[in-house]
Amino acid sequence: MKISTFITVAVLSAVGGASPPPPPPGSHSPGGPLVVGSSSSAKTDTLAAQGARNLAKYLRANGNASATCTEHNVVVRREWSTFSPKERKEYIAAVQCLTTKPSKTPSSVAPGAKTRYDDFVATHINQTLSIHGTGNFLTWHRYFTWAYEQALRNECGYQGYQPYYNWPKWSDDPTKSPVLDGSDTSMSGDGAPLPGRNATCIPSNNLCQISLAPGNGGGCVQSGPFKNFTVNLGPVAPALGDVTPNPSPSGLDHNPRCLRRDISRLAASTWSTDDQVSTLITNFTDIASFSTRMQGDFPSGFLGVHTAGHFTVGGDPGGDLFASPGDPFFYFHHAMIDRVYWVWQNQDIEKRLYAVGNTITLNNMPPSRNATLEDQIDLGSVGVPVVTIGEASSTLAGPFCYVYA
Ligand SMILES: *[C@@H]1O[C@H](CO)[C@@H](O)[C@H](O)[C@H]1NC(C)=O
Ligand SMILES: *[C@@H]1O[C@H](CO)[C@@H](O)[C@H](O)[C@H]1NC(C)=O
Ligand SMILES: *[C@@H]1O[C@H](CO)[C@@H](O)[C@H](O)[C@H]1NC(C)=O
Ligand SMILES: *[C@@H]1O[C@H](CO)[C@@H](O)[C@H](O)[C@H]1NC(C)=O
Ligand SMILES: *[C@@H]1O[C@H](CO)[C@@H](O)[C@H](O)[C@H]1NC(C)=O
Ligand SMILES: *[C@@H]1O[C@H](CO)[C@@H](O)[C@H](O)[C@H]1NC(C)=O
Ligand SMILES: [Cu+2]
Repeated sequence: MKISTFITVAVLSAVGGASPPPPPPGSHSPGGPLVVGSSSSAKTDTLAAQGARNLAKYLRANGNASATCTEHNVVVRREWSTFSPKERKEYIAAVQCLTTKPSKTPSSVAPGAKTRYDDFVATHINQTLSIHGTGNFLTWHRYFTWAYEQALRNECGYQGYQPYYNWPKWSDDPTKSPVLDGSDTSMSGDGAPLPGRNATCIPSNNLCQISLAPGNGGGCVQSGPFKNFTVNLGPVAPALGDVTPNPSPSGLDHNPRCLRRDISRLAASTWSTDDQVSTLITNFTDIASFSTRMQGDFPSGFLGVHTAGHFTVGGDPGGDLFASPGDPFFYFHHAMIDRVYWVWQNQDIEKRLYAVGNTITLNNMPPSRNATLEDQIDLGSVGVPVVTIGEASSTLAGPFCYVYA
């Protein structure tokens, strides 16, 4: 079997690529009234299936994307709802295991990084201003999510692969998703109700371009496997008004506290619907505008799927641009970001596989040079080799060998 055949069989059968998309569900315009019960990922998943067909065709014409990624070792990342209870428990156990392994970050560099889990959070906090609104946003987070998956496998005995959370499938009510339903096989659910809170301002309280009304949570996560989860690092830019400040402005000192969430139906159902996601994939044909649109246009009131996914859990540290990997939901969200990037690349592989756009500073402030395929991605104490943007551009080359179903 060739890798192209593998993709045709494994991916297209899983996403139902053979069947036509179902009729559009009752949808609503952004900012319009909520229409409960209309969640669908049909258009997004149809684009994923079309992309997988294009990818199989591309590989038939061009051979394997790399000498080392073949039909024998290519793996499929799947949505959490397709994981069996046993697979879910294995993933959860591996995440909990990472929080029991000692950190590899020197305490002189990040005194608050106590565990292997924290190494990822510390690296993200440290580099936040040069990995968002920049030309490396998509590839940096692709490599980061992959490194986390590898740590779960190589350091904690996990045999599966990183699951993703398909935003539009649950956009009407994220608490209905098996990722966030609070059950024993979930990533825990909402925080305890904490009434009387202010709206969250995005990007910050000093610059309230988008005001997001509070949801039903706000307190510590109440049930499920991460009920007792300890957040060690941050905050740096907290979304909640009452988070104990970190002893250091860097957010890298030790600040142990509970995991808090404020699941936002509003963010999810306004900004991460099937219409929002499929339009993002089809309407933006160069990587700079695709990546920029994905990360929102706050001055014009557009949150974008990236920020919407973060505020789907919100809270602390989920709503903090810097410390957000401190909530294990981060990796479900960023696997979906990566899937959408993959689907977008697959719509026009020749032009998009090695496309790079935008500069090396957040929204080009201050103005800086364009990013290039030779720019390096260095994940510090996460402990993986330095790669270039070019090496992280294909999910079937460089360190990677995976596809999405
Ligand atoms: C693709 O992978 C197969 C192994 O499945 C290998 O035999 C073949 O040489 C590879 N092709 C290229 C171009 O690397
Ligand atoms: C932050 O990045 C700098 C420059 O790459 C590095 O020297 C430092 O060790 C990093 N700190 C953390 C916490 O990763
Ligand atoms: C949380 O910690 C308490 C006290 O250590 C323990 O009894 C309980 O089982 C823990 N809950 C979970 C979900 O791990
Ligand atoms: C809400 O905002 C007001 C005005 O900025 C502030 O005084 C108050 O402390 C805030 N309340 C909470 C719960 O954060
Ligand atoms: C599609 O892209 C065009 C050109 O960039 C833009 O003007 C339009 O607003 C976009 N439409 C949507 C729905 O995003
Ligand atoms: C940077 O990229 C922009 C947009 O693609 C392009 O117009 C500009 O010429 C580039 N600048 C340099 C110095 O290459
Ligand atoms: Cu990030």
